[in-house]
Amino acid sequence: MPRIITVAAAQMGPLQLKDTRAHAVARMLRLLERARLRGVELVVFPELALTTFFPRHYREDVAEADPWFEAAMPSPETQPLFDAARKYGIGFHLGYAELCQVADETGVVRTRRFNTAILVNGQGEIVLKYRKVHLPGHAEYDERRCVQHLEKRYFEVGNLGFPVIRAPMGGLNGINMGMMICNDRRWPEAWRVLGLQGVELVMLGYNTPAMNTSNRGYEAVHLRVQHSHMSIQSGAYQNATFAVATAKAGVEDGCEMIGASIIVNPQGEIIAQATSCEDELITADCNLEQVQFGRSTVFDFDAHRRPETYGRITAQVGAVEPPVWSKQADQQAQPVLTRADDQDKVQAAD
Ligand code: CDV
Repeated sequence: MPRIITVAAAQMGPLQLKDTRAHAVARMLRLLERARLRGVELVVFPELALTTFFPRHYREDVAEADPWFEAAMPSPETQPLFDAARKYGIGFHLGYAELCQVADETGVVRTRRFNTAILVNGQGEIVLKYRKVHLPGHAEYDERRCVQHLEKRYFEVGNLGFPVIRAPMGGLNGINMGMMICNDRRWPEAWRVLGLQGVELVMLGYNTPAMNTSNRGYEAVHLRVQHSHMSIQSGAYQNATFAVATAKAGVEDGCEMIGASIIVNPQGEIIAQATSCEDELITADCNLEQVQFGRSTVFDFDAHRRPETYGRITAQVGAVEPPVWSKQADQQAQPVLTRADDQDKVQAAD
């Protein structure tokens, strides 16, 4: 029995420093309206969709960046998105900078800033929140860089893990939905944590410069797109899930960003792709039954995963150099079994 949901990636062209929330929301409302005309049930907007990608701008005092943050969601400026969701019965995913008063790990309630995404259903209710875990860039002004990337200055590491929720969406009674944000997509661990919760649809927004802005070497634009696509396609394939990945694209504050938003199926195939660097809606019908093939064969986790050998994944952050081979050390080590030895051993065991 097919379980089909029609989804869209609502790619956005650039938002300049001067652009207001009202400007951004008006463009998003137009994308929602186009989505409605095309029978879409769930729309995915980009990371930090309400403002320019402000981590490229240095502010001495972090609080000076607060006008780029949302202290309430919805707010009077973003309420029209929630109203449109309810009016059209369309869900949406929205990335924004979140300013909140919440307890930290020591229990102290204080002002905190996160790079956040929410999932809103067709009744205008927030059903899931995620705060970005993998924050790229740096915390202090870096004069070597051609463009600053100050996510580590303005945001704390997300404290919600990688949650997945099963909730009704569109015409379906329940879909397992999860989120990540931009740089998270490059980390297979993030995908696997979602995969281990049976995710069927991953939503993510991104702001990816078309050049490597750290000024430490050249990376061609086509490779920047390829690395983004490779990460999303392999994440979707290896966890047998659909993925909707939506860019903010074009030249924003003088910095060119890749577009190339995509929708990917559980085989890792791109089933829709944006072709502009502007506001653009791409759509796909996703039959969620297709997740069953991967997860009952190659990626049947119950049958094939070997967590007892994955300890390094959580025990270690950076790479640890391997031991250096030497003939002497090798002779003292466990003898490597030749094929004949193997057969002897098997026979002995029999
Ligand atoms: N917003 C991002 O997380 N951008 C990063 C860039 C800096 C590499 C990305 O992974 O696309």
